[in-house]
Amino acid sequence: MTYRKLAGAAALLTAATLGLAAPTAAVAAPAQPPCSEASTVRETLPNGTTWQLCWRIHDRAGLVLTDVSVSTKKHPEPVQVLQSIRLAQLNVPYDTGDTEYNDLTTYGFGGYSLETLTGDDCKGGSTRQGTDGSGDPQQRDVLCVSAEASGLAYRLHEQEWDDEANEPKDTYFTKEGHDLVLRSISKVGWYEYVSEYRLHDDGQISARLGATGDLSPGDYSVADNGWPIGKREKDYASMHYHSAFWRVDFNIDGKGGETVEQYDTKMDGRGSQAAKLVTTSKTIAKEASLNKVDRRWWRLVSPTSKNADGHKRSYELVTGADDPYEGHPEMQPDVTFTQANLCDKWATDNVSDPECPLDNYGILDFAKDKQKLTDPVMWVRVGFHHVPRDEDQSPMPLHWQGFDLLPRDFTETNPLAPEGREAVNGQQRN
Ligand SMILES: [Cu+2]
Repeated sequence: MTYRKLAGAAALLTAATLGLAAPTAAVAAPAQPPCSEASTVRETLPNGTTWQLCWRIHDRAGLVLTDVSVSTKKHPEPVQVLQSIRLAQLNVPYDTGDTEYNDLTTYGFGGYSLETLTGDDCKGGSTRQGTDGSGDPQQRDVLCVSAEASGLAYRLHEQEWDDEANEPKDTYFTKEGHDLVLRSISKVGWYEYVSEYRLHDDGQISARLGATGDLSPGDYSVADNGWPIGKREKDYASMHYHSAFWRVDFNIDGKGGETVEQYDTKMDGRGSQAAKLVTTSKTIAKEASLNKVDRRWWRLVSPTSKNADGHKRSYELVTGADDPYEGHPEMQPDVTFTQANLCDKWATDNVSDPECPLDNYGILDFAKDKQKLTDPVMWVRVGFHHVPRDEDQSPMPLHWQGFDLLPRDFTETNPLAPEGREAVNGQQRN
């Protein structure tokens, strides 16, 4: 899927308006938008990067983003990154072994669970109306769209000798970055979950799940697997897991068919001064469930779309904090790549569709026939072992879990490069 050039038609969010005013809706739509204007988010961040996407609320998955494209000041033609991204399960087993929930497949993040945004839920942003995905036509404020400052984007102190003045000349390149943030909130039992996607102005995409609300009043135990949150040695709130899965379907430059590559870096003896390391890569050609080791990473590479340097465009999976859960075999892999299949909807507990095979419980079943990956879907698992604290009452401060998708060779240089650095590409030879 390609879009017509936006030609600067999207509303520009200036830094001055960020904290106060809501983002203004874009004025012009592409000739054939992939979704209605109400389902489109198209915003230009202060550094000139424009993200465009479609959003909807799915009864079970909650917030779903599709047709996600990015353009920058330097490259105003939008280039697609994702076909879709959404949650694919949230498994919450308590350490007592007596309680376990699959929050998406049992309750769902849409429908009745979907909260109407209010109060400070979308402070500094603008709410979007939508339905809850259950078939109820009622429109309510369910999505928050905001542009948020992300801190220092880059900094460079350039020193040159000024021949005329016969003295050193200092130039400072320093820039604040911004994220376009999309957020919805779902209340499942006592917990309230925030589905958040942060689209950075440098092309990075961050997916994360936040948990707040209240600790479950029914889940208390003993010191072995709880934490005393009442006065003295009383009221041991049960420890538990939040294991979240996301389903990510890339469609780089609208061409699809990405290749999955795994990179590993190992010690390789000594160089003249220090330890030598060697990096190797291999193509993950068939469906596979994979695990992290130190310095291992994966990327999805377009076979045909290249940047101006002639390098194939790709996005890299960047994983962060994660508590693996040994209680289920399907929680073992950090990432699973499967061939796209309409019956593969949920990372676990994928059994609700009568038109699909019965022995297709989750990612391990999806991957077990080791199909060739010509249209890969990436399932990312991120776990959080929650040891309750006194401070979790009440309300519980938001705790987050998630991962990043980092552009790798999507553009030939930093898409935010300032004037004066735009020509730097390759080894600088002075
Ligand atoms: Cu928790």
